[in-house]
Amino acid sequence: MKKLSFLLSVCLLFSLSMFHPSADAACGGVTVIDNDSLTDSNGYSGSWVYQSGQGSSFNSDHRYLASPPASGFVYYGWYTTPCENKARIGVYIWNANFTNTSADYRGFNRDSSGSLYRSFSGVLNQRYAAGGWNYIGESTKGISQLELLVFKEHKGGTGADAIKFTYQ
Ligand SMILES: [Ca+2]
Repeated sequence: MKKLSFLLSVCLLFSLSMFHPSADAACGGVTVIDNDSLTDSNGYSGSWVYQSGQGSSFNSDHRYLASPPASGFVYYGWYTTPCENKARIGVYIWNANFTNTSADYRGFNRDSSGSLYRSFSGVLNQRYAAGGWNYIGESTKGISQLELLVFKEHKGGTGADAIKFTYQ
């Protein structure tokens, strides 16, 4: 829980900067954002349970949604500084309980005026995904946010672990 407490402090600082976003001309390289990140930020709706001591997971932890919501959808999100560069997108998952065959990922970015726009959508079959990093596609424009949506029609458990933007 110490990790979560620290995360709240980081989120507060980060949320302040999110309200005054600016396109970073120098952005690039590789950005990895874990679940419950200490350096970037996350958000979610629904009953995503924090599970630590997971030997196969990135940083030995992940979030787990045991079943889809009764109505509508829930999400888990990863957020970093706005970047106008396109990126290849990878997600790390490695747990037998992750069985959602249509995990629905959507990517977004904020432009220099702070407006949010969508730049990616991709689906991963978590049941048959490789253990470790899975490449799920490339954004059409800049990207700095990824959200994993789970709809009531989905089946099985869903995992949220680390994600990676490899900027072009
Ligand atoms: Ca993790």
